[in-house]
This record gives sequence, C-alpha cells and structure tokens, in this order.
Amino acid sequence: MMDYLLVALALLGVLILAGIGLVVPRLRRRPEPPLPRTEVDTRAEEGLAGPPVQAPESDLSTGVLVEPPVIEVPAPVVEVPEPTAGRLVRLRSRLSRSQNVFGKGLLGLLSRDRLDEDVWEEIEDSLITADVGVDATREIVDRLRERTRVLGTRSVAELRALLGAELVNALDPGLDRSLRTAAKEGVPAVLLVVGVNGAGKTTTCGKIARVLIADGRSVLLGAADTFRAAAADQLETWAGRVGAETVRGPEGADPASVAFDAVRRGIDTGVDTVLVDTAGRLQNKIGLMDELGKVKRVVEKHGPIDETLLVLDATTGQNGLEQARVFTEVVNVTGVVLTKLDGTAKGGIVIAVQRKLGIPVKLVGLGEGPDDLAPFDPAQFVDALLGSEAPGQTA
Ligand SMILES: Nc1nc2c(ncn2[C@@H]2O[C@H](COP(=O)(O)OP(=O)(O)OP(=O)(O)O)[C@@H](O)[C@H]2O)c(=O)[nH]1
Ligand SMILES: [Mg+2]
Repeated sequence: MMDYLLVALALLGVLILAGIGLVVPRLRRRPEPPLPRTEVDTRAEEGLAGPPVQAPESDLSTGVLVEPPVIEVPAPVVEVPEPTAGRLVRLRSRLSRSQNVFGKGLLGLLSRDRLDEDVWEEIEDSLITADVGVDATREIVDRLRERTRVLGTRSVAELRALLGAELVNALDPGLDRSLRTAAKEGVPAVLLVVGVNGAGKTTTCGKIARVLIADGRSVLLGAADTFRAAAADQLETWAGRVGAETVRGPEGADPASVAFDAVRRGIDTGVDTVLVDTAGRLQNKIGLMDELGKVKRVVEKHGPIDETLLVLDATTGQNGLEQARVFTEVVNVTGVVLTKLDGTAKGGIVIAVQRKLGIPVKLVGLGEGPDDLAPFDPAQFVDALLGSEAPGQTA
C-alpha cells in the first residue's frame, strides 16, 4: 500500500515538473516591442531593398519555437581622418609610374654624355608621351636647352634642378589653389562637384568631407546624382564614416531640388560646408549640361556657389580634356581635381589640364583609399615626379 502511494507521488512530481518545463519557456518568449522604423524598412516595403528577408518559422515537427538568430548590429564607428598636412609628400610613392618617365627617363636622357639634337628630341618625345601637351613641351624643352647651354650645366644634380624649375614654371605656381570652404556670416560655403561619369566625383566628395572634418569643420553632403539609386547610397556611406549628414531625394528626383534642399538644410543646421555631388551620366550630354546648369541656378537662389570643382580622370589623358571644356562652359569651374594619378605614367597631364582649361588644379587623387587625396602643390609634385632615385644624383 505504502509502495503504491510512493509511486503515485513520484509520478505526480514528474508530471508537475514536466508541466513547468513546457510553460516557462513559452512565458519567457513574450513578443518583443517593435524596433524603430528605419529608412531601410521603408525602402524594403517599397520594394527597393532587394528580396524580402524570410522570418524565422517554428519547427512544426517538434512544436518548439526556433529562436531567431541574434544579429548584432555594431554601433556606427565614426572614423578620425588623417591630418591633411604633408599628404602629397606622404603619397609621393603613388606617382611611381610617372616617376619612371620623369625621374628615371628624363634625367637619364639629360645626363647623357652629349646633349645632341637626337637627345633633345627624345626628351621632347618623353614629355609628349607623358601627356604634357605639345605646346608646353616645346616651351619646357626650349628653355631647358637654352639654360643648359648658357650655364654649361653637366652635373645630374644641377640638371635635375633645372628640369624641376621648368616643370614647376609650367605649372604656374602663382595660381591660387586654396579651396573656399569656410562659412561666411553663418552661411555655409557651397561646393559643387561635377565631371563625367566614373571620373571619381562621389569618391572625391567623400574624401573632401574627410579632409574638412579632419580640419575641424562640419560638413553636409547633398546627393544630387538622382540618376542612379546607388549613387546616393555610395555618398551616404562616405558621410556615415565621418558622421556627416547626407541629404538625398528619391531615385529620379529633380537633382536641382535635392541640391537646393541640401543647402537649405546646411543653412538650418549651421554647418560650415555643403558638398553637392552630381551625376556624370544622363541619356545624353545636352541633358546633363542642362541639368547641371539648372542645379547651379537653383542652388544660387540661396547665394553664390563658393567653389565648383571639375573632377577629371588623369588616365583618360588628352581625350578627357575636350569633354572637360564643355563643363567649363556651363558652370563656372573654379578648380580641377585630377584623380587616379596613381594609375598612370602620364603625370604630365596636370600641366596640360591647367594650360588648356586655364583653371588651377587644386587637388589630386592618388588612390582609392579614403585619405588618398592631397592638396596640389607644384613644387612638391615636381619633386615627387623626379623622385629621389635619379641616376647618379648627389643632391
Ligand atoms: N586609383 C584611383 N581610383 C580612384 C581615384 N578616385 C576615384 N577612384 C575610383 O574610381 C571609381 C569611380 O569613382 P566614383 O567616385 O564612383 O566616380 P563618379 O564620378 O562619382 O562616377 P558616376 O557617379 O558614375 O558619374 C571608383 O572605383 C573609385 O574608387 C583615385 O584617385 N585613384
Ligand atoms: Mg558618383
């Protein structure tokens, strides 16, 4: 009798424990409060964010709910960009392709035993191949010939100095290359960035934003390339890395109105600089130019644009120059950014660009990295072009 009672009690105990085991996990799995809605959510609903993400389902065969995987969203890390001082010097090795032509090639030729007609012709050819342009090449070579003759220069160090001086001279060192990026009387400076597709406009906007932020400025980016949805995302990514705000519109929105809103927002939030990225591609060139002209006019309802930067891809060489001229006719280009100088042996394009467009090169792009943009300085640039490994160089 006692045995039966004990067995019954034990069974009852087991049943109670099993009951608790089934109920408690269900109580714990209360529905979580909904997360705040983000732009990504809205875009997903609008069908813009790719295939829908499958919600985790319960495993029907066991009747046990499968916990959704916990996705850790890392807090956005705001980067501290590199200081801008001395960047061209730091990045000088990026010019290694051009260094081969200018430093090794030209200095090698100049230090030949006899500087006869053939050698001067070879020197001319090297400069033309390096995209210096025919007119500038003639001038440089004529002056160099004259000075080496008059001075009777023969040492490599002296020849390097003479060549360097002529190249610097061809780069018009007296031009104002400063960027107007400071706010005036509480109104942000406005920079418009233009150029053909793929030249590096968006990347350059991102890099400039970093430069300004490194210098203690506040920046807002305007995504006026509404032609491609990815363009605004690309700009937003750059902005996010340094904690800057981006103003964007829906895909296909009027670029001028996005640019206008960006400047409006910049005025309201009191930032120092508003950078406006534009599209490089449209159905046709006339359309693009009309659009740019409109962006300029509409933005200028807030006040004059402080700086219009034309971004040019150095690897397109002389061909890119004709396209570039069209931009200068539509917007008042105040400075050139020459990108991808790291990817070409034709560093002489800097000389040709300035000469042909009559606009100073203010910045140069020397790589895809976030801090691979440097203020352009003729003397430092020429020094980097000539390199330190000149044959037999002593100075
Ligand atoms: N090597 C090198 N690559 C660069 C440089 N600047 C930009 N790029 C690359 O060039 C490519 C095009 O850059 P984007 O900034 O997207 O060019 P974009 O002018 O905005 O192009 P669209 O918006 O299509 O008109 C990217 O892969 C960049 O990483 C540079 O100085 N050096
Ligand atoms: Mg772009």
